[in-house]
Amino acid sequence: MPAPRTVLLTGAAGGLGTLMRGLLPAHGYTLRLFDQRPVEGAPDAITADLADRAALREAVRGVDAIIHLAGISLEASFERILKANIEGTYNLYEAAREEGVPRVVFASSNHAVGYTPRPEEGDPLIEVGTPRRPDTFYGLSKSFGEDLAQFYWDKHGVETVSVRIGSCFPEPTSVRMLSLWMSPADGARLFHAALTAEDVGHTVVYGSSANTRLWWDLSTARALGYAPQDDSEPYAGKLIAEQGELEAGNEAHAYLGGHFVTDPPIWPY
Ligand code: NAI
Ligand code: 15L
Repeated sequence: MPAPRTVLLTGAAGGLGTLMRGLLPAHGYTLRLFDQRPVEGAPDAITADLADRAALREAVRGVDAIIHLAGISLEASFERILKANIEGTYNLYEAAREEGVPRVVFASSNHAVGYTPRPEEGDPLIEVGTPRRPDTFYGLSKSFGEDLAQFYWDKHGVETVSVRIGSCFPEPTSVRMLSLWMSPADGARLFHAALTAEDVGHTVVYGSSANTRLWWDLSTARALGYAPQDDSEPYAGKLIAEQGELEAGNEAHAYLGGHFVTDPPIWPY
């Protein structure tokens, strides 16, 4: 596959989309932007819903690849998740198939495996082959998205890298995030690797920085050429002083998905 240059970024108005709009052009990409909300400072962005199949088809026409971030990014009712994340991601893949887009990078989530017990010190890291154990309807939709990606590769030859993102924010803000944090710069490095690696078929990777307190195995991401440069450890002292260490016996601290297991944040829109 020739190196992709023009990339459709769905979810461009969101938190991660905004960070990637700033960082991906330096990796050589021209971005076409898509979101149901207007994208600040980008009058050419396509404002449309993932339910609008005609708009999606036009949006993907002629791009070399798609980074699919759009969707409900927290917990919501099954009906809302079904429309935005399950049907919406299906619509996106149909548009990619119809227009011959060869590669998708799918924003999966740690919440697809959120009920996996977090490793204690000395336990092996969580591998990508661990059984999926969604912690929410939101996590369930990411699990579906990974299956959809596998199906579109096997059936239609559309390649995908599914990135089970940990927590991609400018800084980690909780003790749990010390294990899951992906710095924005590492996020852009990982998306770049996912866009350019050869012959990915459908590959699942974990998305985080090279954190000292890492819970999961980054080897499938590294095999794509990803070389993370950051580590959350400089934030550890302050966060642990403020919040304390994760506690054994506290259900909200027991699983990879953290508080999504006990009290998930609800999509506010
Ligand atoms: P966000 O909520 O800030 O952004 C999501 C964007 O998708 C919003 O701008 C929203 O308007 C758009 N959107 C929602 N439904 C849509 C629809 N039906 N049609 C068109 N646009 C729609 O979320 P964030 O943090 O930027 O995350 C981006 C993606 O990465 C999401 O898919 C999320 O599930 C995933 N992810 C993010 C993580 C993170 O740490 N930021 C961690 C794991 C996964
Ligand atoms: C996610 O999947 C969410 O989209 C993001 O907002 C964070 O909450 C992240 O997981 C996390 O687990 O920290």
